[in-house]
Amino acid sequence: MPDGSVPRTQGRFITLEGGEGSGKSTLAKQLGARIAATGLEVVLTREPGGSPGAEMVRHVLLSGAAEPLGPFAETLLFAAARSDHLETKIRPALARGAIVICDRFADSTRAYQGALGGVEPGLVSKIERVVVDHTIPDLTFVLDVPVSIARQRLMRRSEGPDRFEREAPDFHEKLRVAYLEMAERAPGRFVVIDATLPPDAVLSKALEAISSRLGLTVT
Ligand code: Z5A
Repeated sequence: MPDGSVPRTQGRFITLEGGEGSGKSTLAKQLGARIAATGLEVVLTREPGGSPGAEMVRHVLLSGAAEPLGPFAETLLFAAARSDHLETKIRPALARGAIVICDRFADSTRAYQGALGGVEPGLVSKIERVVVDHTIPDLTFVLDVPVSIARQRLMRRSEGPDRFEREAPDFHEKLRVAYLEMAERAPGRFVVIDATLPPDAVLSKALEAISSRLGLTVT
């Protein structure tokens, strides 16, 4: 995706990225509630998943059932899920003028399958261009948090690790670097937030960026 988006809808497309336990879901919910309180339509969604078809693929991916097929096949499955999600949920919402907030999107494929998974980044970009096309996020937050802090947060959760959470700590350090590099390469689209701050401070930083980057003031 290029730096900055192509004007194509009345709505706004905001994505949240970062490692596990960085606080994406927490921020997505808070942002959704604050923006909806202004009277705008908000569509909160996530990847992999977000539409009935894509949620089925989510299960295949996160259970580890697709792991034996290798990272390239997993990339194609993430792309298939994304294509359905875009077609049935994201694009119709943007066309109605909604604010779409998506917990992970195509940058997760760049990071997990491309930078970390060994799928050639040029190939990841080609697939992304076909699937995402002009539906490029207007704003992407990277929630940046040291792996040790994210782990402590996740240890409080009761469910077991998914296929990606089972990776070694070194994987997650590299993931953090991959996201920071992506943000550095495309400063017009990305905003990095220090996610060690308390949730309300993270929310304030995100709202400030939504105001300055998208001209959407949420009081
Ligand atoms: N994946 C991929 O490989 N390729 C792709 O293209 C896509 C995804 C789209 C999806 O996992 C996995 O799929 C993901 C990448 C891969 N795997 N990993 N790892 P998921 O959807 O199940 O989970 P996740 O996206 O990694 O999110 P998460 O683990 O649920 O974490 P989070 O949403 O970032 O954090 P949270 O749930 O908001 O917060 C975690 C805890 O910290 C919780 O107790 C909060 O109350 C607490 N928290 C949150 N914010 C704060 C702050 N600011 N301070 C203190 N405590 C906080």
